[in-house]
Amino acid sequence: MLGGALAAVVSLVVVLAPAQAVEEDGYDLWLRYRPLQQASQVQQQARSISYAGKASPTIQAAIDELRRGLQGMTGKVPASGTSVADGAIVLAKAGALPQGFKADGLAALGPEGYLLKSATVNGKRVTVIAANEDIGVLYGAFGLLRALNTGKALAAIDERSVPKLQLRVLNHWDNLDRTVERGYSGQSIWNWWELPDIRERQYVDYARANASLGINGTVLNNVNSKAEILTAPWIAKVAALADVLRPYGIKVYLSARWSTPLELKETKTADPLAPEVAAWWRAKADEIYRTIPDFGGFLVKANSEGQPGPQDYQRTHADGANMLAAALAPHKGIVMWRAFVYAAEKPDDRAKQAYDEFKPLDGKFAPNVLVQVKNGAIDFQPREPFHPLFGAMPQTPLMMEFQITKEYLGFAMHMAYLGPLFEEVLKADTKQRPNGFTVAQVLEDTDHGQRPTGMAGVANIGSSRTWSGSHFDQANWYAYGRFAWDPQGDSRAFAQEWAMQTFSREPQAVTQIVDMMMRSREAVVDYMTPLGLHHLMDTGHHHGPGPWVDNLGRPDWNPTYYHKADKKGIGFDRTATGSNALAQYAPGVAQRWADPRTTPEELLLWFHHLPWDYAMPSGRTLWTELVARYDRGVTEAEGLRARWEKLKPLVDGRRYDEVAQRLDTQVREARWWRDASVAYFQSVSGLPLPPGARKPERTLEQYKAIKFPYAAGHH
Ligand code: GCW
Repeated sequence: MLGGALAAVVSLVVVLAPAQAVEEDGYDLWLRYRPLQQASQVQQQARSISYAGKASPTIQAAIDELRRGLQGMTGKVPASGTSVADGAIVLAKAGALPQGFKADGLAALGPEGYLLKSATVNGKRVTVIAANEDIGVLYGAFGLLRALNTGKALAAIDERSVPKLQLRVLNHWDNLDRTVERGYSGQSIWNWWELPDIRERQYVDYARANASLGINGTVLNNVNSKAEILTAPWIAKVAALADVLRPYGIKVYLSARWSTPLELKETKTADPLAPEVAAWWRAKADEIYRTIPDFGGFLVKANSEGQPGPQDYQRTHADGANMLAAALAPHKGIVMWRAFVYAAEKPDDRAKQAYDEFKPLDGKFAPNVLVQVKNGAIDFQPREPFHPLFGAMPQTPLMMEFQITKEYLGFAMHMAYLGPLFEEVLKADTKQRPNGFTVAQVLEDTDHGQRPTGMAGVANIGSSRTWSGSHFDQANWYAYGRFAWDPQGDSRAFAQEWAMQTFSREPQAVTQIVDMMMRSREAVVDYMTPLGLHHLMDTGHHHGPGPWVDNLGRPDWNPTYYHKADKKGIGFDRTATGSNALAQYAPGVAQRWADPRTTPEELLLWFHHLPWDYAMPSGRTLWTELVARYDRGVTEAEGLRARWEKLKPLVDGRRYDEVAQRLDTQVREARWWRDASVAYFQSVSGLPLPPGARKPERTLEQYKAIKFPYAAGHH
């Protein structure tokens, strides 16, 4: 027995030694292309890369990536040329397929889809990457490399893949001074000052990483936008980035500030119905498209959190969006108009306001407008029920907005793999149709043929060497991209792919890493906002607990507004006896969530205000259960740290250490969250700690005194 175990350990060490010897800093992301165990076999099957025509920049990018990837994985650079020899990887477009190769159903793959197929062509064993357009070939090349990188055999490959959404977009909340709102990964990667003269290599690597996922658009600047971005010098900077990104199929978009022409003193008003305003935007669109012929369009945050908008002139969101849409339409540009609106002056439940504003506008938007809706009705919380607008605006294309950067989930300091969060929302059934209608189906919008569809993710990318602030936060960018390609995808499968490409193909390592990832988000929910609690983060910067905060200018910025805890109970009553936000959901959903007994425990206090002694399904009282959840969160965080320790022999030293430091921090902060929250809720409920529960380490006053005037990502 002992001998066998020892032998296993020894062979493990031998196999893994080369990988460990290399110190890694994370810059390569999931495009690491480390040597395959079956390298020599793959080398035989990938001896050359063949393309018959003249390679466009996009095809060239595909060839370069295949050469880079195959060199990394097999140790040899394949030749490239036009001939089809044994062991060739053949890049082919419809109309120029290798003779004798049958590509059934190629037309159905559309402009961006691809197929990968091992075949015999003229007696030669080859692997074909076929697509209708150049970009499909590039996506196919990345698909092939991913297959190899995750241990698939080339000889049997037979895959086809088509994106289910048209617009797969990143939203950078990057400011012109290179700070990033809610950014925890250093500065903006856009070195605006040095653009357009200096085009950094990192822009190309950014494009490669995004293309590897099929991301095909990027909004370069913050939705809290500035007028200057639309002036000539900035358009030139944007054009330089567009040039770098174009071969990778990525269009650039800009966040437009509603009052731009007024602020630049080029109009007297920003009223969308004023002819001079419409004329100004038309001319501005023409100017942009002269420099950037494939410019994507505008993203707009209007009449939200102090931003200007059409309502300043008693016009509707549709009036505003349609005026911009008309300026962009001749150039095939689009408007992504955000539904994230709420006003302090409105006493109504903040969770209801977006629906109340937008639902009546269904059918009133121009065809090149999409309404961009956050996944939940409040704001990117660790857990929220799906936004009631999904499925409720059948006449309007809706796109999803997820937040990849972890504003409310511990910044880049805590491990929280967001795949399960994305999946939970996408798989949620809105019940807006008799046979079910998931959020993913709403987004895919297959009934309406040509209507635009899309998904946006608020980027977690910055100048940090790891791109995303931490190694594991790269997985959130990855999972976002994969879900944007296929909203019905599987977060565990994406985690596994990512872990194999990013860390190790060793099954033991993969299993452990994936398991850690899959538990991590629920751990955060438990130690921050269990049982449907939300928005309890400290003021402004949102780092750490602040459930006691009740003194902000706007009621709906105060955590006390969200938990409503008092001597008797806790939770936000959103049923008919309270704000009745539930009425915004389809009856099938609303009925189930109207009764605390049939409301999923994870959403209980989102919809119900319940007495502290309410009997939970576990048999515990609500108070005891709440403390137990906080404790479970801490235990899970400790578990993440302990599991990582076990991975030490399987991960390179530098990354091991960098992750370990973060997990130590997470454990400490999970305890802080738990202790501060328990101390606060105890002070409100007046209840003793449940038997066996640990006493908070410090006093409530001490927790309240903790301040972070210079927290990251807050301006
Ligand atoms: O999540 C909140 C953030 C703001 C952000 C806003 C929004 C860009 O706290 O920083 O502003 O949402 O989505 O517009």
